[in-house]
Amino acid sequence: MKTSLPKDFLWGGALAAHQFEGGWNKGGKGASVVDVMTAGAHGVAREITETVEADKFYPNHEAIDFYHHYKEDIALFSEMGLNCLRTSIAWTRIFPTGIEEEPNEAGLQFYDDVFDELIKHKIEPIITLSHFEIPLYIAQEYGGFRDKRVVDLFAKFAEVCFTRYQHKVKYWMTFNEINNQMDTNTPLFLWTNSGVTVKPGENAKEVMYTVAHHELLASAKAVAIGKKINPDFEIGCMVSHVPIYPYSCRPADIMAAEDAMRQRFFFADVHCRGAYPNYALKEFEREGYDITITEEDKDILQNGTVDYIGFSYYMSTVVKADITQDNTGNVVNGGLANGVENPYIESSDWGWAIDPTGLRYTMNRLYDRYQLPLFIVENGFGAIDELEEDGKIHDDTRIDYLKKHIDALELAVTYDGVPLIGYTPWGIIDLVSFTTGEMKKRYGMIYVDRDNEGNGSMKRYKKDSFEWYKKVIATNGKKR
Ligand code: BGP
Repeated sequence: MKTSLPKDFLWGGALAAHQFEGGWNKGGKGASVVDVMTAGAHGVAREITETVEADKFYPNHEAIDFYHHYKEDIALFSEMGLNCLRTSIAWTRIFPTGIEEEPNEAGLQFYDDVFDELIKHKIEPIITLSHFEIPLYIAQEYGGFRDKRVVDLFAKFAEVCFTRYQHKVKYWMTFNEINNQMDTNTPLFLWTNSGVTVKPGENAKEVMYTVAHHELLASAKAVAIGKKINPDFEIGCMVSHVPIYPYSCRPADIMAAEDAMRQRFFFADVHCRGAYPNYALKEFEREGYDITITEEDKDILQNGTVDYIGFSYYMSTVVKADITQDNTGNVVNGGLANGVENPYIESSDWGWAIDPTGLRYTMNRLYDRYQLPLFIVENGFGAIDELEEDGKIHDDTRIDYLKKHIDALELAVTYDGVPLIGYTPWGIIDLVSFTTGEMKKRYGMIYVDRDNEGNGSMKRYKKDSFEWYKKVIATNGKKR
């Protein structure tokens, strides 16, 4: 018999500082790696510049200017009925270059103001410490997370945030979509996750594993520090989960999909188990990767395992054995949207396969593997929305997408018995797209009048999905 979602289920929305705050150099904030990334488009990569160049457009700089609109926006979130909001703390608001002795008080105060406003509206802040917002200084002077000293710079940033907000924030995540960078064919990910560029002649995969080791240490240290500050904290990891289906029942396809899935699981394996998985250690040995893992490192990993798994789910993909790997061993057709076409599934305008069942499948695989509570901290439908003359936006396709994904998550909870903390659909208010840098690719239930070139009134409008989601939350998911 169907039972409903838990009474204390968290219904929210998800955002990331650099994609919606704006105010990129306000209140003493320093530049982060995303602040030097220009706008791209579908199929046109964003350019990484070394510094901010006057003749270029950087969409994140103003974004949707939440920095100055936060009271208005939070009032709208409250009207929608959200009981939580996931966002990130921009590292460079707190430590403008990442290496200062003392944190920047104006940056700390900004988040105090935002969290107080949320709490006033009974909206619980859910915080990611690093959502692609590494200080540019660390990327340029230290080579990002290549340098082991950055582990302690991150741990210090985490400690400052945990201490300051210990009475306002309970749920934390360390690194957003930390496993994206496993796809070394897309240089953007190593830059945004870790502040790293691969030099000519280097083996990208080896660089990635070195960086990964440092980030996993940084995460584990942060978890241990956070638990000392407040044992009631719930500190999770955050992984992007794109299930990879075998192209056919041919055993070679099954094994290819399994190999590709392990690449996706690698980061969560270490986060959740506190040790390196067998297949990764074998890969280091086989490929001759020089990854230094000391006994002290092993202890740190073991003592900093996560409490829950935060994950994003947008799509699934398919792997076929013969074309699975390129000459560096990377999964070519297992990348975000580059899989073999799945004839049973439709895709969005950006080629992201729409697969609600894949969410239920993902929840079961993650829970079977780790037995930790799950939190869906991103899911959503990127589309071009039209503002009609009457000020309305009819986003039925988005409603349909979200409804089917809520159907799937409910089944995973009520039929399969997977514990789920909450659901925060991505980009609850329109914001800058991460991969393309566009405003055109919108996810929100609130429309923001702003275009790809940065023009527009910044006025906010409710989309049809606003009223729909309000009803979903008010009935704890029963009416949808
Ligand atoms: C995830 C990121 C987000 C976000 C989302 C949608 O990878 O964590 O920051 O933007 O994907 O992607 P996009 O904005 O490229 O459509």
